[in-house]
Amino acid sequence: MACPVKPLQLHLILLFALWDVCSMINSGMLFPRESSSREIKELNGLWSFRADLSPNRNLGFEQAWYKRRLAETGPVLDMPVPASYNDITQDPKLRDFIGWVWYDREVVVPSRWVADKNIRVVLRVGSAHYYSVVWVNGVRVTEHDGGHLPFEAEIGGVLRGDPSAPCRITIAVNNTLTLQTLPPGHIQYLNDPTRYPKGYFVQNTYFDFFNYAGIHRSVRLYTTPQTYVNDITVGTDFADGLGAIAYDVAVAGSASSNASLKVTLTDGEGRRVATATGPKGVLNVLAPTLWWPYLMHERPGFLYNMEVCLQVAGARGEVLEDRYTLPVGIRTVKVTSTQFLINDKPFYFHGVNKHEDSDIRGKGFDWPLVVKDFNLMKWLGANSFRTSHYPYDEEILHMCDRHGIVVIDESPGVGIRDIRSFGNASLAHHLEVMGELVTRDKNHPSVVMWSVANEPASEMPPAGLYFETVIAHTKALDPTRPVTYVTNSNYARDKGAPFVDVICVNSYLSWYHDPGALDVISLQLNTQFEEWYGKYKKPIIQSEYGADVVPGLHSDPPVMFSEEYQVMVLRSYHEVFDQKRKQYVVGELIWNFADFMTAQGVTRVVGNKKGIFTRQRQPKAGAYTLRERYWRIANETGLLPPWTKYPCSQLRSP
Ligand code: GCB
Repeated sequence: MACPVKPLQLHLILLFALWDVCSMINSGMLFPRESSSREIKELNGLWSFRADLSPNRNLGFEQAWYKRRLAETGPVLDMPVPASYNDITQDPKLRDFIGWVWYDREVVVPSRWVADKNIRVVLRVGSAHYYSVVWVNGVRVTEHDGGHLPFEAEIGGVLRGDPSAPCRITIAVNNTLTLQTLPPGHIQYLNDPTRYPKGYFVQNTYFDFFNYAGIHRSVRLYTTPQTYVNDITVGTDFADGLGAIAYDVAVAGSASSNASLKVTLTDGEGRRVATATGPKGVLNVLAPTLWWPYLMHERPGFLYNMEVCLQVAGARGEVLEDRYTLPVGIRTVKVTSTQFLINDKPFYFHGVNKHEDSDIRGKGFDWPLVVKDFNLMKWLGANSFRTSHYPYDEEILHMCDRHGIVVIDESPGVGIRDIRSFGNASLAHHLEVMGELVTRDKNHPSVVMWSVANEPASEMPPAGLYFETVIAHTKALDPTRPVTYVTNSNYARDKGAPFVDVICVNSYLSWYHDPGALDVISLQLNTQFEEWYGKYKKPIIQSEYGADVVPGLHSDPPVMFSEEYQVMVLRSYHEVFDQKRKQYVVGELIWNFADFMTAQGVTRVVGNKKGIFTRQRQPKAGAYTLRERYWRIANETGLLPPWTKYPCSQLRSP
C-alpha cells in the first residue's frame, strides 16, 4: 500500500507538532535591531559609580540614592560600561567587594521618542551580575535576578510623565550569591573576635572563576511601535531538495488582535526566496543553502534573512508598521546512540571551552577580544565551543551563526554542590533561568545543544528528580535540540545521566588524579569511556580535559606545570579519542581556550593556567599540538573541497 504522507510533508507535520509546544515560550526577548520602525541608542561609555561600603551595604536604599544624581549622594568614580568593576581601580576593597554597587548616567532621549505616543521606548541591559534594580528618574522600572541574561523595561510612560526632565538611569547591582542563586554561593560570617574584625564575612563559591561583577554587557534604549513584534520562534528542516522554516510570531500591544503579518525570506544577495502571511506558517525554500559548521563545508554559516512586517490601522486610518529582521540558518540536529548529526551528517566537536574573561575588563564585553578569539579559534581549527559556565553575550552567538562555530549553550548552573541548592526555591529559579536562556537563544542555528549545569553533585539523592525536572522542562521549551549536563561524577552513581541525550564528561587524569602519572591516562580514559557507554549507550563528549601550564616553564622529561607536560597530557588523551571516535565519542573540548582569573587559593597562581593560550591570547605549546590535530581531523572528514584544506605539513609543532 502506498504511504499516504510524503516524507517532506511528514517532516513538516512533525515540525509543526513541535512548534505548538515551542510557542509556549513566546514571552519575547528579541535582540534589538534597527529597522524602518525601530531605532537604537547605545548607552555604553562612562557611568558614575559608587560602591555602598556601609556595614550592612544598605545605605543606598536607606538614603534613596536613586532619587537624585549619584554624584550628589557622595563620592563617585568613572566606571566604564560594559566592564566588571573589580579590576578597574587600584583599590583591593573594590576588587573583592561584596554587596550593592550603584551606577547612574543621564541620557538625551530624542524628543520625538517622547512626543510620539505610538512609540515604545525600551531600556535593555544585556546583563549585570548578579541582582539588579533599575530606576528611571527615580521611578523603579524593573529588577532582575541572574547575572548572564538580558532584562528590559518599557520606560516611555516615565519619560512622558515629565518630558522636560533629563532621563536619568540608575542601576543598583548586587553580586551576593546565595544557596538559591545560579551559580550558588554562600555568605559566611566569621565571628571569632580574636581572629576576625567585627562583621567580617566571606563569599564562598563552588566554581573556579573569579566572581566578576558590574554591568557586563551593553545597555541600550530602543524603540518599537506600540503594537509590535514581541517574539519570533523558528524551526527548520529539509528533505528532497526542499527546505522548510516553520515560524511563529508573537505580537503584543494594544492593537495586536487586528494586526496583519507578512513574512519575507531573502537570501544573502537580498533575493526574495519565499513569502508567507499570518502569525504562524511555513516558508518553503527550493534548493536551500543549508547552515553548515565551520570546516564541514566550503560555505559555513549561511544565513537567510527573515523579515517580519506587521501592520495595523492607526486611529486616523493610517497604516502603522513594525519591521523586524531575523537571520535564519536552515539546519537540523539529531542524536543517535553513537552519533551527533548536523544536517544528517556525523558531526565531531573538535573545540574548546571558554570563559568571558580578560585583563582589566573582567567579564565585560569587548569587541576586540571577541574578534581576536574568533580568529584564534579558526586558526586552531576549532569548530565548536561550550559557553562554560554561563550564557555568553548575544553578539558572540551572532558571530557563531555567521562563522559556523557550533555552540553548546550552558546555563549558569555551575557549582550546585550543597544539598540545600537542590530545594524547591533553587529548582524554581533554575527552571526560570532555562526559560530565559531558551527564549533568548532558541533561534541561533549555531546553538545545537543546551547544557543545564556543570559538575553538580549529581550523585546526591535529590539530584535525580532535580535534573529530570530541569531537563524535561528544557525539552518542553525546545523539543528541537538535545539537552545535557556536564558531569564529573562516577558513571554508576550519577543520578541525572538517564535523562540527558549526550553524556558530557570531565576528567583530569594525571592532574587532579594521579598527578604526574602520564602513563595512567590511556588505561583510565579507556575505562571511563567504556563504563559510561556500557551503562547508557549514548554518545559521549569529553567536555573537559587539560593541565595547567605556567607559560615559558620547560622541563624534559615533562613535569606538571611545564609546557611539555600539557602537550603530553593532550597527546595521551588524543590517542584514546582517536580509537573511541570510531565508535561513540562525538567530541573533545579542551579545558581551557585561555588562562582565566579565579578566586585566590593555593592551587591557583594568579588564576587558572589550563589555557592553551595565555590570558593575553598568546599560544602555549599545547595550542600548536591542538592545531595540528584539529586541522587533521577536519581534513579527514572529506567534506572540505581540496582548496580549503589546510596543509598539515605546514603546521608548526613544538
Ligand atoms: C573543572 C571545572 C572547571 C575548572 C576546571 C579546573 O572540572 O568544570 O570550571 O576550572 O575543572 O581547571 O579545575
